Amino acid sequence: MNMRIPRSAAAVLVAAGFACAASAQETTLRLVSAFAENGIYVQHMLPWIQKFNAEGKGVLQINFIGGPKAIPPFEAGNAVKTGVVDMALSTGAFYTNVMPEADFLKLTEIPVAEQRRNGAFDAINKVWNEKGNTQYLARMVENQPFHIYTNKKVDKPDLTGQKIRITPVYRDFFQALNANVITTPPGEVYTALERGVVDGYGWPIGGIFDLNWQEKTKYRIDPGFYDAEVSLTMNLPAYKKLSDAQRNYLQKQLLVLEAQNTFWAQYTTDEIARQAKAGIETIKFDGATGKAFRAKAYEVAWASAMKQSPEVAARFKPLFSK
Ligand code: 173
Repeated sequence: MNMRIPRSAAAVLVAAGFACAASAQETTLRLVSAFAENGIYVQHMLPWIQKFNAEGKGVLQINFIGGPKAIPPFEAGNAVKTGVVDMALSTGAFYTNVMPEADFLKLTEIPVAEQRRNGAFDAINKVWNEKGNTQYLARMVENQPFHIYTNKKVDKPDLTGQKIRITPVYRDFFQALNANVITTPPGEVYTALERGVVDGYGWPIGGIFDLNWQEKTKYRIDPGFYDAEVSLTMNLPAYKKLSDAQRNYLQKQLLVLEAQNTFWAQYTTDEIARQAKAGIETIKFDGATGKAFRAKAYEVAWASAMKQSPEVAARFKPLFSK
């Protein structure tokens, strides 16, 4: 009897060992979002994850952990860097605490498909690998210019006397327009508007309804500037640990996700109409004024980039520009 126990225990261990070897072929990646779960970015991503998991059985799975309730938006980048999570849906402005270059991605003026062709994507990854311990996987949002939304009317590009909510995306430009700026994550914008802590905020053309900001917004200033960058990133060691089959599967699905970026042009049209219907008035800088406004946005941002990281900014600029 005594001999049988270890023998059967050994059998169990061997069986368990085989089970492990079999399941080791499937890896599950933990993903967080720096953006709200009910917001357009996560809502756009969820069907993709569903398909990813359905087609990736036995190979690779994504476990969506959650949004800002699971992780503070400005911490998601560090969580990827340190491997606390495997993947994040975030934007560079939220992880300048990992590397200042993260915020430069707003300055791309060409589609991500072209960034993959012209070497921009590889140039980004070289920096993301080295400085962020991060693999830049895919850009999920394109064609979403940023705008100034405010409750104080202006008749020229001057925000003197206005308190505007920002992230690093807008800081240099809005300060150049004489605004007083206050950095907050998106989750604090509604309350800041409600309490009059801010007069307005920066945000892309789409998504202001997701957190009900239309209730506290009188004007949108046109034209927009830059291009909102929302991307999937991954902890570099976790990426390197994938088998070839897993990495190929991931890559295939990332390109599928990017191919769906045609969505954003129509979304822009719809959101502009929805804002008008909600009573948000447009303040439009036309002609030369509008042109100068946009040009200033890029000039100020590239000058800031050159100051923060001269070599990288110089490498990125020709690859990002039209
Ligand atoms: O305004 C923001 O919070 C911001 O920086 C951003 C970046 C990309 C998409 C949406 C918002």
